[in-house]
Amino acid sequence: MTGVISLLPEGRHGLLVPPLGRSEDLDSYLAVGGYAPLVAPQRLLDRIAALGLRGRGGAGFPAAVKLRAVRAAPGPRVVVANGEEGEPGSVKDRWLLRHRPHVVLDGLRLAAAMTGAERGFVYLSDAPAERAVRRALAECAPELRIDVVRTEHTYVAGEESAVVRRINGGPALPTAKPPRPFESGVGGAPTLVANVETLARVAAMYSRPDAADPVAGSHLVTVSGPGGGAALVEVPAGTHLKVLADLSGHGRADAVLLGGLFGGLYGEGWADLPLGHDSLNAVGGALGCGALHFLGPEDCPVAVAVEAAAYLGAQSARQCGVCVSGTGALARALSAVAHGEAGYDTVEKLHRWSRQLPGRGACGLLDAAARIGATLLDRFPDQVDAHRGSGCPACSDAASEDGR
Ligand code: L3W
Repeated sequence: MTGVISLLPEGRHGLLVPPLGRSEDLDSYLAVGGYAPLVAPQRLLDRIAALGLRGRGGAGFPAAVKLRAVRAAPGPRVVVANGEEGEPGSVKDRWLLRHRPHVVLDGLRLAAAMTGAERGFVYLSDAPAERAVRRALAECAPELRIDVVRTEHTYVAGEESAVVRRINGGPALPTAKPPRPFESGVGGAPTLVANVETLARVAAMYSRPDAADPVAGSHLVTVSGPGGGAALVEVPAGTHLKVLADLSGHGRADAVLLGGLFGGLYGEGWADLPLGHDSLNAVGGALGCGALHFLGPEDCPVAVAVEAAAYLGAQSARQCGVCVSGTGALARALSAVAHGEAGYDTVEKLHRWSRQLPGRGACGLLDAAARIGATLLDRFPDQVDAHRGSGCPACSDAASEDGR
């Protein structure tokens, strides 16, 4: 990681990425109002609803709706801080766990109080994050029983049904829904699986009522580009992607991969896109977990799509037939485009599969692969055409990694 930058309005710095210079310990967290007793859980829940806080794991689902669903279900209940960020290019969750473990644990404690849960888990795969969380737990000795569960680092391990399955002692692989965790989760109990950034925002909203609005409305974004390395940036929703690119030294980018791999590719016009779930959904993309990867002039969007589809195919849990065959077919068709071997029929199939496949797997992995294909065809028709018959040098490199 190359840097952590806060771009929040004047006087609002230090919401989640304060210039601490060192990792948070109990004293520094108490000094900023952390772990304050929660006297009125319902009021906090109403404030979360009123401010429209949305989940930061990828789907952007309203946090208050999820909290209320768990609260409304019969007890005992469980809360889980989900820190297994499987999306390539995202580092925000492990950064929070490593450097601000108390704000996450505080958010978990508040979520337990709001839902009436008696048990909590922190679910993660990053070893330094695990050390930081265990140290923080030893320091704060919470009333809520909190266990740390370590998992492997894969694309699907952070998907909520995989989280539940792993905590229940199984493999970290998704299961069919329903039931969703809020209906039946850890040990069969109604379970809140919440992303660590979401929980950190709940805690920050509570400890800093003066800043609750910007806390709910800002995003931790991991920005990367052709030079490698990643920067973590905290910005208000609506910030134009150009601002994020400039900040991270990628202002001359030609295109961007949105949402880790979940939001597909975006070319001309990327600079004016406002950051946000609704704004990116509206253009056929997705914010996902908030990771942005900028493509420079040397990067070929076709090669990026081939690599992304091959990666997703390799990361498939191989439980759903439609995912195994769908990701494979998408990856092969994209590879044919890259090598100049795709006729109109292949491109036509890519179009069709990109429309037909979303929503047909147990989790979002197949959707991500389909969106890569769809956005390449829709947003880069000239580059796709230019590969006909010959491919390009970048694609030859990508394909050799792809085993061709
Ligand atoms: C209450 C209802 N809750 C749905 C809950 C549901 C889930 C959330 C979103 O994730 C993204 C994608 C992947 N009452 C509810 C309800 N919920 N109906 O809301 O649900 P959904 O179906 O919109 O999305 P999803 O399939 O759960 C899609 C990304 O999530 N992903 C997430 C990984 C997260 C981590 C992390 O937090 N560390 O790794 C993995 O697939 O990329 O963007 O909670 O139960 N009526």
